[in-house]
Amino acid sequence: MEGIMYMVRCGRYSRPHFNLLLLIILQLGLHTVDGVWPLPQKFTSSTERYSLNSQAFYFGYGKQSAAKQGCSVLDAAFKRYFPLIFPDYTSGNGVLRFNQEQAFTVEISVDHDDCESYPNEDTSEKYNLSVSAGQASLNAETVWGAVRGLETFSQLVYQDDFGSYFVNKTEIEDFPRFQFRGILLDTSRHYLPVQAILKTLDAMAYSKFNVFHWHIVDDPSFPYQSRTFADLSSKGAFHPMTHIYTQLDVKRVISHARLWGIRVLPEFDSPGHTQSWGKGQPGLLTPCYKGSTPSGSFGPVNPVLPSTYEFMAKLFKEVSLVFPDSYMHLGGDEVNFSCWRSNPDVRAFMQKMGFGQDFTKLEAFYMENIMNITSALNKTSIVWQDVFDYHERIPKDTVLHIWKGLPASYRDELSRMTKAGMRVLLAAPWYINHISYGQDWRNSYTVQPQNFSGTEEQKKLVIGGEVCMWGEYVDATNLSPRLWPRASAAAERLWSDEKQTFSVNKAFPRLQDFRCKLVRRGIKAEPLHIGHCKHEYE
Ligand code: CP6
Repeated sequence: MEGIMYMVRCGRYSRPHFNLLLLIILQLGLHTVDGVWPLPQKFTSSTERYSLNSQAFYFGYGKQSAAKQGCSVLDAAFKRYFPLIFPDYTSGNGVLRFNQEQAFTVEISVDHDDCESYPNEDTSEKYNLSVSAGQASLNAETVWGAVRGLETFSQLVYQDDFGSYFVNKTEIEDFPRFQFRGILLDTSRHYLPVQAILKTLDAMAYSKFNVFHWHIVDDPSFPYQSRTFADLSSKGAFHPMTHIYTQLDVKRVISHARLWGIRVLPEFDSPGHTQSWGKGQPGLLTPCYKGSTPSGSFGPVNPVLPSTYEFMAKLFKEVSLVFPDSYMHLGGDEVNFSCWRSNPDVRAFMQKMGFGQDFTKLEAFYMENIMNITSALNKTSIVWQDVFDYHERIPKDTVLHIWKGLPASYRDELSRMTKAGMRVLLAAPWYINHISYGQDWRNSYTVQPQNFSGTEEQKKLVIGGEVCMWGEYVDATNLSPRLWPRASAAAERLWSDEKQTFSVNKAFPRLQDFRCKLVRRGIKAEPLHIGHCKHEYE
């Protein structure tokens, strides 16, 4: 109401009643829970609104909260969310300046003091948020749930045309539909500077993504600086000094991700996609033959040598210590058999093992050994679907990652894998590196991950989905606009209730609004279609 009074007194508008109506309509628009992306599970909001003031706003821990002041995750979250809630605000940090009565408090209570832990597959991200006069209370089982709730609160706050801040009376009960909501970044086809990764993690948290799948090495380059095998990056990276991730870089990524409640899932893909490994680890890759002599080129990891498994065990031992997540991604995709076939030692080994001419058996043999290494390290394996396609008997706790659209559709693959009792993760419909003219986010949005033929039990085995940013045509110059806001469409599919988010057309204005929020937060998110944002050039 203050805003309207101001307008009338200034007499800038000749038709105050019309404008008043317009103002009310605009403010009803996306200033309620509709303005939250991804859409919360259960909510009610009202047109009753409260004015917020950055000078009289603070976060506090509830008396019953297990996490108290000094909790690293929440203290850091308060610092981050203050300027996100008050984007015009330039100094100060939420310290109380006004008297208590005028202040608005966001009181956070969590059941578990898990401030120093890492988020994991069982982490509850559930939260309840209640916004009323002078106060919001945010309750969660874990600090990670509280972080999700803070994101929601920050999206509920809006500014009127005069820059004043408001939040509507709101009740929210929210939790994710799927436990695993990931983004894959490929840092081998192009190196991504650590800053670009950190910024991506920030934007992931805005869409409530919770897994960063780090496809850290591949054929073109090996940027991970191993402490056990330094030559892998000194010889295999694009540049041995500037295009590597040091142990410190990796620590920074993991700790930044942790503060946002994001897990870091490392992938060291083998036996294929390993050309860059060969440069720093002679003898690891299979020498290809032309007739009876080595051709000078190399194929996949050599599966017949004991030294291969000794090396992999040492490397994975290191990786298991560097990355705290209980999952490791082992790859296992797209193995080209022609080099193995050309090599007489490999053929002799096939003979000895009774594999005949079936090289899928050799790949299965290799992956079995690698999966044994990871289980000995107490890690759960994730593998690309090829491993299951070749070899249905793999450890029951392994997660299968569906990446192929064809020849079998991912629906058939979901049926087949869950029928075998395996947990699955869906990536095939969300290749965000693929671009086309128009609103392709609509396809991502309409994916139905549990719409396949199978029992309810089978449907529960779908643990979530992943947006993949394969790096052939992507580096730090175009990463952000290619990811955002298109990845956010998948984020809502993976977080929100399917029935409430059925309509793509209803999602459209909400996603446009959310994209403007991303831009205002400094994320270079591309436009969905014709239009404008209130704040475009920050
Ligand atoms: N790199 C690696 C890739 C792909 C895979 N693995 C890939 C190829 C084609 C499509 C999607 C992904 N670029 N290492 C397969 C998982 Cl369409």
